[in-house]
Amino acid sequence: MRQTTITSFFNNQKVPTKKIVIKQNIIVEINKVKVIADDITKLKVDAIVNAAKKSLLGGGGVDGAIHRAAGLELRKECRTLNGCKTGEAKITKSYNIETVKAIIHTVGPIVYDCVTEENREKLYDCYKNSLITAVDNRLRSIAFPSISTGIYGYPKYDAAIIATQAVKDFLDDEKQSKKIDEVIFVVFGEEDEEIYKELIPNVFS
Ligand code: AR6
Repeated sequence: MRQTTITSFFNNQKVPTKKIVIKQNIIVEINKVKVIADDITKLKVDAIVNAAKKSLLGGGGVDGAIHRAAGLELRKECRTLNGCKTGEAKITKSYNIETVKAIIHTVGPIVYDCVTEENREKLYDCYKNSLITAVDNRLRSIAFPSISTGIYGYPKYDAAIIATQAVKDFLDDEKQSKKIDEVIFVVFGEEDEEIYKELIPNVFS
């Protein structure tokens, strides 16, 4: 929890007027990795990742929340990007989301009947390519939603295993790891909260 004191100036005197408390619902924290239960658009972090669709023109779920919070300028920039393939990542400004420097848009795989090897590879690539994009743009902290686990139907536990493995592999690479200070898994709902609470200590301790 961070505390910020806003001050105003009256007769040249610095008078504390209001205290803002920024609450971060940290569920687990191990070294550079955190699990936070929150709306991703409310975080203070260099980059947030959007679970987008191939057109990058907005949709429901976390994509809808990010586009609503960022405003119409985001959609305008997205139109210039020529879409995004599954597993790849593209970057935009963050517009009205002022606590964030950039938005990294990635497209997760759609799971139809059951998870295929290709689904696993593409989901892994979403995390890996988003982290590479962050590093390439000197963004040192990054927050991920649980990509593909909503509308795209990826089972939550299976997806969390891939997500945590992809981040671990990245952080295990010393050259890349020194360019990242913080990776946040954003959980939006009790099921993911329980899954990540169990997985993170196993994967990152
Ligand atoms: N903050 C953090 N996580 C969230 C938020 C939020 N504000 N809102 C939802 N989630 P989904 P997908 C979680 O469906 O499965 C869109 O229409 C949610 O609980 O957003 O990759 C796109 O345009 C779930 O755990 O993304 C695509 O067409 C996770 O975010 C399609 O949906 C991902 O759920 C992408 O589907």
